[in-house]
Amino acid sequence: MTRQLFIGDREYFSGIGRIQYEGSQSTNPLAFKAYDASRVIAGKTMEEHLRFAVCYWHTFTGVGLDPFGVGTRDFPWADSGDDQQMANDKLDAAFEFFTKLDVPYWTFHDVDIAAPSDDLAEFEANLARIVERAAERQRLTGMKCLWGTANLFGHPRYMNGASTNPDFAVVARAAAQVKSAIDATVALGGENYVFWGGREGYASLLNTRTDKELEHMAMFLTKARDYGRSIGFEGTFLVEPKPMEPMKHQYDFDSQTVIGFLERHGLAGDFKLNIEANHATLAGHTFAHDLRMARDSNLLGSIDANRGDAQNGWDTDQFPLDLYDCVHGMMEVLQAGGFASGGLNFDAKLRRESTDLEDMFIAHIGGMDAFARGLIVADSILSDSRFTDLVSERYSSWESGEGAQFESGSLGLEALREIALRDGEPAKRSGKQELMENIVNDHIASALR
Ligand code: XLS
Ligand code: CA
Ligand code: CA
Repeated sequence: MTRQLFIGDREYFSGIGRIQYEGSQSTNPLAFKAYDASRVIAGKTMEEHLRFAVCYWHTFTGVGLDPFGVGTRDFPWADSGDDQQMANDKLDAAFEFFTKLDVPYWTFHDVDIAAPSDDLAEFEANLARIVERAAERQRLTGMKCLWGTANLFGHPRYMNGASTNPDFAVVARAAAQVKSAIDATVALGGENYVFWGGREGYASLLNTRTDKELEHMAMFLTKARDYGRSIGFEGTFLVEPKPMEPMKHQYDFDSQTVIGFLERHGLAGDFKLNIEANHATLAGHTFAHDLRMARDSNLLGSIDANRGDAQNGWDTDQFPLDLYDCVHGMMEVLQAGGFASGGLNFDAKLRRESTDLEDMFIAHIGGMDAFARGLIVADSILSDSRFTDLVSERYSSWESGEGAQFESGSLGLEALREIALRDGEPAKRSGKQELMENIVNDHIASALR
């Protein structure tokens, strides 16, 4: 469908039209060099594979403040002084941005889009009002909602946690907020609903009953799932792991921790994982590691695409430009069979020093091109039998005979000892890591030519 570029009488990003694919030779900073939405790779278009989303919070509310200073960006949609008007203007600016960037999806927290209020009923009304407007904008532009979520970490009432708060009153308040955020997500046709446990953890073990808090978190997710299903939400619930920050320790530490938790509480299936690159590295893993753990359990739901900084130990949420990360990440996505309801959400923010409105476009274009290149290279590697044969050869002893018997559980320790005695010292088999790394580099060079 033809997408209207902006709504109403105010154009926020004037001078910028729809971003086009111009190919690898282009030097236009406001053009895609690799992301060609309709190009087919491995049987699907790039748009279908990558399912890009722009996040509302960093992009339209993040003015660049840090612990040492105030914001550096002046947003023209935040100048009216009236809360409801500012929420409306921000929505128009956001939909203009989405449409000009030509992404199919967006993501939001309740507090990003609604006019603020500490009064529960008033906040619910504000949210419902802006959701109605957003639904209309979606109809006009063809935009879709990848996921919604509730911000259960920003308000002072959540300083000791939301679903894991020691005080029942706060848990109930958090539940009310999740209820209306699920309502909003369903009204916008959201394909997923996310739980990121920003303050679900502890600052000190001395004052914390971790046993109770973890049980409460499971109960809370169960009741949220039940409510969502009861109002017809057919999408996927996602839990987003992160090891720390803001808390010293967060219960959703990493992929494997969350998988164990979901399975223990009978939530796997309704719930999958939303893996954020920068959170995986904070946990001491690689982005691809957390994706792999989720994929192995059929729980890879969606991705928050960003990156950290190798020298900084915090959540810098930079735009994902590291080609190796994108290649390794897309290898996991392709081997998982691609996204179902998930996608690649740019949970990424401009540096505080990047203050031009066009920087928002430049940053997203870079991230989209990086993942498009990652997709091209990943598909090229996975189609190369030199690469895939090395892995199957490495595990070939399990394909038949005694290896297969072991996998099926029919060999015990005594039988294994007999085999070891019979066969003597196992031969050394090289892991071929450097060869595989070289093949990856060769594909980066050749597939992007
Ligand atoms: C913060 C998280 C957050 C979630 C959504 O570190 O990444 O933005 O994605 O609440
Ligand atoms: Ca995130
Ligand atoms: Ca982050």
